[in-house]
Amino acid sequence: MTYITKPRLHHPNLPANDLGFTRRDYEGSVSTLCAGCGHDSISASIIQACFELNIEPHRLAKLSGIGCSSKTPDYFLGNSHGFNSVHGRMPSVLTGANLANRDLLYLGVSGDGDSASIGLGQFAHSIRRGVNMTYIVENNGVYGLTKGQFSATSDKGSKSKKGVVNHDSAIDLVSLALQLGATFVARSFSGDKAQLTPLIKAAMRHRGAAFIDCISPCIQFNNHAGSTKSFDYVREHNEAVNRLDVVTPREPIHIDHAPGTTQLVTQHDGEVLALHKLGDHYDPSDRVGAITFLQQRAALGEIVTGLLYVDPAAEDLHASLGTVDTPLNALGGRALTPGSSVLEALNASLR
Ligand SMILES: Cc1ncc(C[n+]2csc(CCOP(=O)(O)OP(=O)(O)O)c2C)c(N)n1
Ligand code: SF4
Ligand SMILES: [Mg+2]
Repeated sequence: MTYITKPRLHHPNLPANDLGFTRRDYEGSVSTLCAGCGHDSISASIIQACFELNIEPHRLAKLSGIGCSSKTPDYFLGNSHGFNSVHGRMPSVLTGANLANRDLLYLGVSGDGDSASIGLGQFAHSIRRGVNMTYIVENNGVYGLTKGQFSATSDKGSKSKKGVVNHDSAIDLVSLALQLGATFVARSFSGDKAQLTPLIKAAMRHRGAAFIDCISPCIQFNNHAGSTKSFDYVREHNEAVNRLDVVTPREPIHIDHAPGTTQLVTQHDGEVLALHKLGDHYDPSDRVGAITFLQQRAALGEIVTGLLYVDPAAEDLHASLGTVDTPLNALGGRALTPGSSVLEALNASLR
């Protein structure tokens, strides 16, 4: 509850990361979501990922829209920058912030209503532009905050709590992100912290648009028989294509899996993603193959999870715009307003 302050006391021997911070330093205020909501489990994974990555809280900005999912940034990273924007408008606010200050890590948290219904256009443009961000959709297939209407990710034929059948086709944000050119695309399940936490870590270390669609059951309005986003349904139909470890360059890389079952992917900063394949059919560097595989499995009623696609050499929006290395908000007045003669010369070059 917002009026209950979290106790500051904690066990004196809580493990600390390289910066001397404990997990408590990455927490936020007490959650007001329904007890058992999948969104709270995702918050726990975000806290764990930031703790393990040794992120300085003041170097991260968390942004969201409106919805139960978009409320969650209040429940983690209480010492980071935060902006709770308007319904469906998080991506453009995040893009603007990122362009103004490229030195921060950007975490966008959204819902299926926020990103696939009202915010679909914003979602699409931030992905296709390659904004350097981790974009997590906490996908429960309903508008949880407004009491359970179907969202654009509700599967055709799935039933509401009152038994109403959804007749509209679903938008699959993972397939869409692949088509739009996202350079890191994953799907996970709030109930699988062992899979989700390394995916968040890898997404945060990726340069470019990293998208994670996380199925997150709404226990209040979408956790019944007939729903395809319930805990039971996702557990029964989940097909994980791989498991991920993120290995920082400082640590020796020991992979103890049999040859042929582990694929190493080196990212920009030298960090290695160790992908343990669960089936030898899956290649996460093949965008077209990923789209086809998703469609084939969806036709069988399966929900594919894991790291579905990654381009380790991806560039971001700053690279395509050719912005300077210094964050724009750190440039002095002289650099930002170089004077009328420079403007004259620029105009002349365009005539
Ligand atoms: C412009 C606008 N339209 C509609 C609403 C009402 N509204 C608030 S949250 C929401 C849907 C939230 O669904 P989702 O993003 O899936 O989040 P969830 O609550 O399921 O986590 C809607 C329609 C609003 N706040 N603003
Ligand atoms: S209504 Fe659904 S999405 Fe919202 S807090 Fe409750 S369980 Fe979570
Ligand atoms: Mg929702």
